[in-house]
Parts: sequence; structure tokens; C-alpha cells
Amino acid sequence: MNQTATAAASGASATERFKTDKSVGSLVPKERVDLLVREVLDAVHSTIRKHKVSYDEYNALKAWLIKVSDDGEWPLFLDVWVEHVVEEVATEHRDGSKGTIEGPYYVPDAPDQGSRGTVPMRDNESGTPLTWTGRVTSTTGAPLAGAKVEVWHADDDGFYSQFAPGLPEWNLRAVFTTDDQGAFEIHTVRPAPYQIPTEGACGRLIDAAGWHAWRPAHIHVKVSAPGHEQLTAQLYFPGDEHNDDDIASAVKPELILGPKPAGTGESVDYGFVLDPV
Ligand code: MBD
Ligand code: FE
Repeated sequence: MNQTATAAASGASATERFKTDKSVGSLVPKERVDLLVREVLDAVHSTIRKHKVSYDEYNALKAWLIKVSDDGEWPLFLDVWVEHVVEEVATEHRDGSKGTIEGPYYVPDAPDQGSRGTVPMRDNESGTPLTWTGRVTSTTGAPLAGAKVEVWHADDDGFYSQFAPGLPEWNLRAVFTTDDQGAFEIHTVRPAPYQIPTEGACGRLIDAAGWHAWRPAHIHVKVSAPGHEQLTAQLYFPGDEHNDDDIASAVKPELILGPKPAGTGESVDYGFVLDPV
């Protein structure tokens, strides 16, 4: 597979996806814009003074910001380095399950597989088969029938369908609907550790700073039920070397699965508790 074409396409597709789904209808009041932008600029100004930032450094920043746009990597940059704090603040009042960031690669309206089924995948999709059972309940303890469990994850090469060329449209993306007990059963394959695209502006930053580009293997999920707050999470696997140094700072101990060997693959039980609105 062509890595370079893939990374460039991922950024551009994530930018288009965001414009389609989320960029309209959020008018922020003038008082908030004034307050927040002023404080962010104050922080930038103090960093410049404190570290005596040079014109070379200022121009390097300017060139890099232009490159973020050229490469379509604003969704990637913001979701990797900023979103985790937005998520923390947005969910700190909750009593139910912990969530984490959405990231840039969610697509709504994936194929509905009912309460039990297999995530769409190619005939020879590589990766250890994973059977995931669970229930969706309310913080009151009541099972939530008809809840939606949307899952999406990268393939064994670290590529997401609709953001990398050559994959079937809905590969490794599906929606499940809980039964009258609030239960679901999902069959998929275990994803591999994931490296964010390294050829674009974000990769340039990572190189320039001497960081790494890795996220631990993860399965994204969104859980929603009427009258409850939507939960966005990612589930991780024990022992992944990047659980402790995720480039996107999105791992929480509560989100690490405990899979057990089962047949030719693994099985795991993991459910969700939603907060009433
Ligand atoms: C991903 O797959 C992801 O989940 C995040 C948060 C950022 C980049 C790629
Ligand atoms: Fe991801």
C-alpha cells in the first residue's frame, strides 16, 4: 500500500468530513470569543517573552501553520493535541462510564447489524478474531433496550475505511442496537497499534520535537440512548507499549479491556453505563 498517498488522503478526508458533519451551527457568544482568544494570545505572548522566541522560530511556526492547512491536518492536529482536555471538561460531571476523545475518523450512519453480528470486513481481514459482549445500562441500573453502539476501528495495517484508499466503504465500521436486556454481541478483529500519518505537518512537528507518532491499538465507540448523554470512548488492550505514552493522551485505566483466549481468537465482556440527561 502507498503510505504517502494514504496519509495525504487521510488528512484531506478528515477535513471534508468535519465540514460536512460538525462545522455549522456553533455560534460562540462574543463575550466568550473575547475572553478565550485573549487568554490564549496572552499565553502565547508570555511564552515568547519567557523564552525570547526569535524571528527564525516565529517564521518556522508560520510556515508550519500554513502547512497544517495545505495538508488538511487541522482535524488531526486538534484531535491529537487538544481534544483530550475538551473531553475531560465536557464529561467531568458524569457518574456513568468514562469516555475519551472521538478523534478525526468517525463517520455516521454505518450499517446496522442488529443486536448481535459481525462488523463488515474483507474476506481475509487480518487480525485476531475478537468477540465482544456487553450491556448498556443507565446509572439508575435499568437496562437500555434499543441503545445504539457505533464502532469503528483501523485495520491491521492501521488504516481507517473512508480515510485511506482501497478499502471497502464501511470496512470495520458498524452500528449495533441493544436487545430488550440492553445486550449486544460484536464480532470483529483486534486492531493493531496505530501510527498517526507522519508525512504531513503533524509528522513534521513530531520529528522536529523528537516525539513519536504512536497510539495504542484501539476500538472507537459511541453509545447513545434516548434520554441519556451520548458516550464517546475508545477501548484499549492490556500490555500495549503505548498505553502509557499515547500521542493523543486518550488512554484511561477504565478503558483497558481484559480479553481472554477463546477458540481461534479472544473474547471480552465490556459494557457501558450512561448518565440520564
Ligand atoms: C486516530 O485513529 C485517533 O483515534 C486519533 C485520536 C487521532 C488520530 C488517529
Ligand atoms: Fe483511532
